[in-house]
Amino acid sequence: MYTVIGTPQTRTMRVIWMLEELGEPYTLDRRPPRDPAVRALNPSGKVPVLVDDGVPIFDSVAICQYLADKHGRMTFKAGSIERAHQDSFTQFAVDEFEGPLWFAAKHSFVLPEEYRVTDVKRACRYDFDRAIAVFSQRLQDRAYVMGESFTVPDLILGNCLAWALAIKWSLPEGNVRDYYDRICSRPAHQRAMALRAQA
Ligand SMILES: N[C@@H](CCC(=O)N[C@@H](CS)C(=O)NCC(=O)O)C(=O)O
Repeated sequence: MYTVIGTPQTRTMRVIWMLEELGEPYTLDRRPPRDPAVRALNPSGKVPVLVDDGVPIFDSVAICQYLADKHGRMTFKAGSIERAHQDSFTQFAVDEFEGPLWFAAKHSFVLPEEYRVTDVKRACRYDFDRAIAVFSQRLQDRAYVMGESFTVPDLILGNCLAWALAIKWSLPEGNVRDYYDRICSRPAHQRAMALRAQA
């Protein structure tokens, strides 16, 4: 049994969604970032933390890839050319989508007020829009980034696109929007969203 620590409004959502995709049982411990119990497990105080057999693991991408490898689902085999392409998409999600999103968030509500540079959000949006154009070219007309199978980078990319929409960074009509809608219609995503809606 896994324990997922963090609130579903944060990147904890990725781990919840991942476990829902895998159909693995877990307990959700809804603690906010920087909670003393989180700090006791992760020195940065950041969520999510996954506790597996008493061992804490942090960083959502590492957690999701660990779960995929462990359960042999939603991933290609390490050392295969497909895995190289899969990991390239995961890295793209983190660098090109999450980077601007997190930077904009930091300058909106995370950093102490005296360090926030409001105008930086314009640059983040510009960067994000350029990334969408590149992603559109990389995705082409495939259902998911690796073809027909839904893999870890799809979950990270889908989560970043949802994050963008939540802060009103719209997506253009076309293959990226269709991809996002396809991901949102997955039953595991909907179960994760229902958990998020609960207090
Ligand atoms: N790379 C980490 C980032 C985690 C992270 O920054 N989480 C945010 C919530 S979404 C947090 O806990 N922030 C608290 C802080 O920055 O002090 C991951 O993907 O899990």
